[in-house]
Amino acid sequence: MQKHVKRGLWNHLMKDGIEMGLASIIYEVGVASKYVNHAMRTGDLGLAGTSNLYGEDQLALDVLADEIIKDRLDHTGRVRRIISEEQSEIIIFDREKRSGGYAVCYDPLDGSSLVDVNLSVGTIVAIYAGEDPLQDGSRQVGALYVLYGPRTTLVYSAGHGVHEFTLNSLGEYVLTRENIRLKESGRIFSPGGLRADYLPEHEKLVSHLEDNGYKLRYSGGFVPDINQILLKGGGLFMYPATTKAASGKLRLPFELNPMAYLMEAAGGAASDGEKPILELKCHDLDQRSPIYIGSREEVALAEKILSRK
Ligand code: AHM
Ligand code: MG
Repeated sequence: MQKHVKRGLWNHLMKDGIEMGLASIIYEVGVASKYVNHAMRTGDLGLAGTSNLYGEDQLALDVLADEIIKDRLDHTGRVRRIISEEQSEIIIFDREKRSGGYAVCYDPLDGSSLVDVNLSVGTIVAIYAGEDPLQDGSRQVGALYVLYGPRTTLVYSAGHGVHEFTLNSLGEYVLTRENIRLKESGRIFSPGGLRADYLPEHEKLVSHLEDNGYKLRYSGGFVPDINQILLKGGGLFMYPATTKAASGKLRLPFELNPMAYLMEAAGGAASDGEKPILELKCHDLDQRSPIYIGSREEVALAEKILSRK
């Protein structure tokens, strides 16, 4: 007889032996994402002066997403401090005074400027042991993202492979891809930034990719662009240093570290052009870095071309 029970997120976390506190953080972000997803699908786009399902006053979607995720993280009882791309300071959950526990960095709705034109956006989360959310990326104990696209998917790793879950019509995340792995190289590239602002060495890299038949695949949303490279099994996403922004645009604690963790866990790589993203010292909420992330060969190629300054 055909089995109709698919593996859910909690079941998978438990089967992989993920520590209960860490598992509940990942699971609760999944719960939060269902509310964020609902707000997005029901046209709750933060139009001024209207009320919404969740509160008295209408909030912009990114602010609403931030509130929902913050509350669910607090609800786990295992999170001591958080930082969010929507907040300017570290938030301390003082209910949690005992030692242990976790610190969480998250971008509640990355690419939120794409919501009004109905392009895909995402939530990105990095998890650290202890109370300090500003740790180096190599110290992450787990990371995940949720992609709000035609389907809503959640991709996580907690040190035992990278796995994708899809939200079904019953509101459950069910396993759709287990142990996602990148190939050594891919055929697509996603170049962030304005070409007119490229530095010469980055321009050489992009021209090299074009001359060698790489296909341009760029949506303008970090989560869908990374998801494409991960699930297609290779390629290169770049957000470079530019003539206008020496450290690029994307933020280390909220965007780059969690994606670098996931990409490395799937057998890929992530570099600032010289060294691994996960080895960068993280000291500031607003810290940014250029990034070259994807399959190993293309990341190595980027480092090679960029080193010929
Ligand atoms: P945000 O955090 O303000 O939403 O900006 C992040 C987004 C990423 O999703 C995307 O990779 C990048 O900004 C796109 O920037 P650009 O418009 O310069 O290509
Ligand atoms: Mg962002």
